[in-house]
Amino acid sequence: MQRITNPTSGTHRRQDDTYRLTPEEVAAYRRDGYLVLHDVLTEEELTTLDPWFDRFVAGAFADEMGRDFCDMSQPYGTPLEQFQLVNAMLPSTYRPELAGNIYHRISQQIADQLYPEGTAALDYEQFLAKRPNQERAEFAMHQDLGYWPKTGNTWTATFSLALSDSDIENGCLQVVPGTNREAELRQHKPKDYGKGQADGSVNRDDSHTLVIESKASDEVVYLPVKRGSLTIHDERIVHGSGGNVSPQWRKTYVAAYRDAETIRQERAMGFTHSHNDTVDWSKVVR
Ligand SMILES: O=C(O)CCC(=O)C(=O)O
Repeated sequence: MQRITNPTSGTHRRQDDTYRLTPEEVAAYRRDGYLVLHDVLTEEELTTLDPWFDRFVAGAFADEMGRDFCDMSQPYGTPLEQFQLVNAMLPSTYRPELAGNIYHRISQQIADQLYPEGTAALDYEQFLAKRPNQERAEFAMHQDLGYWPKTGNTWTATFSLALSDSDIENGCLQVVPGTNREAELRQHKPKDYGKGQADGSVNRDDSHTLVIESKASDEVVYLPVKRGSLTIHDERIVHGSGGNVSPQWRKTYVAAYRDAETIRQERAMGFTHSHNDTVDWSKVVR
């Protein structure tokens, strides 16, 4: 079992809303498809986000969110009291007061450093929370591109801000290094409760969650982080997370940056990353 850290990262890199990456980190992200950055947001900054996160996860806005408030480990329609892996999509869409928050500002300028050759823009965000003692609160292994329609430029940096300490016991992020360089995207199928078609095409009426077949050669590494730290992963790396066998919550704030033109193409297809989108997947080129 391997755990990845990046001991040279930390608060000393912060100045105002800037967190300065080293050239080695930028190169590592391109090569490895993921990066860990410790102590990016301060405790004072995190406490401005906590109340929003907790209200969303408690279902305070569920009535207006439809499928954007769901459980990523279970089918749509699961009652809130049975949720294991709580997912609130697009929080700033439902509460615009969140737009431009400190996490957005810092992650944007880190994304700019990772992508100097293009224009990185915030594509979507989500709050993810694993309830304590929920061993089935797994986020099935996948590649993010497997969820999305095909676009010309696929560049992506998906940030996960730890709002709680995250470790193997409460189901931290895990990645399979090297899969970001595989020539072909792996096939994704709806999780077993979905009605996958015989030809492998995707039916997302039952659930949003997709899953890939793991390969015997896949070697998972874990990315444990403390509250206030970040992981960043690209669109091709195989990743997911295990269940929560601890008495603690795992709380994560995801913010994904993509090329501005890619986002324009997605929106033209009616794709906003909302689970309420009515994209006709049979007509989307994948
Ligand atoms: O943090 C997790 O458990 C999984 C999140 C994920 O798969 C993603 O943000 O792409």
